[in-house]
Amino acid sequence: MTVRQAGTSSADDAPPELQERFDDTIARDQRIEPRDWMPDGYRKTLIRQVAQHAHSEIIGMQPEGEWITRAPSLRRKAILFAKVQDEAGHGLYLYSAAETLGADRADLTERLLEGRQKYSSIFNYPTLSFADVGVIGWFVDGAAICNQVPLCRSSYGPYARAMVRICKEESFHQRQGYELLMTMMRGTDAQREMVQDAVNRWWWPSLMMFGPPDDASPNSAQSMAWKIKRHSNDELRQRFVDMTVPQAEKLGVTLPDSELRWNEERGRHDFGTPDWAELKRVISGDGPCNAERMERRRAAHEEGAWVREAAAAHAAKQAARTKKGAAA
Ligand code: FAQ
Repeated sequence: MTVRQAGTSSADDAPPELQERFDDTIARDQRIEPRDWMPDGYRKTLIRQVAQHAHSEIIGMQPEGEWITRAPSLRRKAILFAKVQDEAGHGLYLYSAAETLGADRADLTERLLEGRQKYSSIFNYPTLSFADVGVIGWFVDGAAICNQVPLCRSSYGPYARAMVRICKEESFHQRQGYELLMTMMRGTDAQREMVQDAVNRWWWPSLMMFGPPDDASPNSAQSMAWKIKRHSNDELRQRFVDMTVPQAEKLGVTLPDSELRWNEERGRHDFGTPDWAELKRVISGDGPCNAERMERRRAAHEEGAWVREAAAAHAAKQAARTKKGAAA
């Protein structure tokens, strides 16, 4: 992977004034831009996180995408189509942000397909009913908002700017999910049961989206010192719980956690411990749908080869024409 650029050197061989300027930019809460010098580790961490995020958006199209042909009305189909398309767009902004760091998109895709780069654990769970579409909007987009709004202040300019638009779209996604569930809750007993069942299945995996607990998160301390991450995994998980509990009450569903209660002293909710062994299993490829998601991604990549070839041939023709025009 092309990660070393003109503006990079390892901390050991960097001229001290470059390191000082970088540290000062971070300390003053200003942005690092692609042309700026940055330490190797900063660049590598960003490529890792941004690529994982991009892959998540693209793989994340699959669980809901499965329901496009089975949406119960034209309106729901149009909404779902638009949401899944937005996710493709988010993936593309993020791959572009990774390219500003010197990464190559084709190489990142290859790394995903070979299992050398990760994507979010949450997309390895099945969508068993249409209520899952609503719960993904409510929980998964809700969790994505908690996690990503602070990333709009991330220290790397192109990533932070991509996040601004992504977050605007994610908040529509969350609201459409909640509105879908509200509609189902006003429906029949069977529909209310579908919603509760989906809530039961997605609650714990949604808490796991925030990553391992702080004391088992190897990247957090350095990423927070560099202001790539603004809050720890546990802090964001807590914010998500505090935000979601009143929404669940209003909706009329029960969150499947017997330890969930308001803690007057902390002014926050106490809640149970996610099954961290399950998170590890899912991240390492052994979740309920990992194999299926990767197989579908691989097939889409292979079936799209002719489009990439045609686009490259067209770009080459355009470039040759421009060159000829300039020479004439
Ligand atoms: N799944 O040291 P930490 C979305 C990995 S987009 C898989 O805590 P870090 C939109 C982690 O990479 C959802 N892997 O790591 C949507 C690291 O791996 P490595 C994606 C996970 O980076 C909605 C190792 O474990 N969002 O939902 C997970 O400081 C609806 C140790 O962890 C983002 O990517 C996990 N859940 O913190 C689309 C947001 N958690 O490479 C469709 C940006 C951890 O060291 C439908 N990313 N790992 O071996 C972040 O904020 C951070 O990267 C974290 C992880 C918080 C995910």
